[in-house]
Amino acid sequence: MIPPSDRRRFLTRAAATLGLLPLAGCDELSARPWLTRLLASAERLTHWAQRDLLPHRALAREYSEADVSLVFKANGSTNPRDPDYRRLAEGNFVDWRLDIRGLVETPLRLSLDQLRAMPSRTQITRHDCVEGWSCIGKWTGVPLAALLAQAGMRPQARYAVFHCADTLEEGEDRYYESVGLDDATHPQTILAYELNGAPLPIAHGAPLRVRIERQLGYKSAKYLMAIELVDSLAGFGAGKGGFWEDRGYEWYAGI
Ligand SMILES: Nc1nc2c(c(=O)[nH]1)N[C@H]1C(S)=C(S)[C@@H](COP(=O)(O)O)O[C@H]1N2
Ligand SMILES: [Mo]
Repeated sequence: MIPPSDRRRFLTRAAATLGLLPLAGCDELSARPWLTRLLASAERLTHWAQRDLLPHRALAREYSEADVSLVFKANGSTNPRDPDYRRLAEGNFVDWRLDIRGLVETPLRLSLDQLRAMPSRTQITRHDCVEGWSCIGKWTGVPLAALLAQAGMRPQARYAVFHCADTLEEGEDRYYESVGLDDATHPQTILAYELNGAPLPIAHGAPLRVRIERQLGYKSAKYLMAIELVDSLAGFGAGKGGFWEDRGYEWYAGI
């Protein structure tokens, strides 16, 4: 909700912009209820346009079943050697949990069964890797927005950091990624546990990977262990917001 003082300022500014009020005569507004109503509908229109039309909420293209790639290429880590991950995989991920923590009201700790029991979204999208290949796949998972709503985002939260189970290269940090809250709460941002109607294979990030559909493939972190809401990316890796970002890639990798 827009606080009344901000709303009043908005309406007054809108009235002045439209030439309906001299700037000095702000209180004129209360004397003209018809004007308040007119501007309030303009405000609703603006909010709708921002939410549904502007590029930051735009949907990535979705494809049909016939477009799905026969083989979806696997890239980066495809079979993590990390001992704690191996143990979870050997137990069929029964002991695996996803932590949602950081700047949230109520931290969550969810099993795969709990995630599978939640409302899901299925989408057929194209994955573009920075290395120059693309594949189309059908992903099913839980919208991250729903989980963040359940956890309750604190007002200071600005980014979602994805913590992964794999170490890409011997002796390196574990893979991690991050996005702004616009992408974290975007309707196509899902925590996927299925690819093409089958449980997510290890090569593609089992048991759970995020899909960030409007950015390049390296943002779609596999082998998720935790999602942390933060107000700064400074404390992770080299501070650039991701494993590859720390090695020179763009943080906002828009397609
Ligand atoms: N945890 C983790 N996530 C990752 C990677 C990785 O090595 N480790 N590689 C990234 C890159 S560069 C790409 S292109 C995609 C590959 O996903 P895929 O194996 O399902 O094709 O995962 C991304 N997410
Ligand atoms: Mo990639």
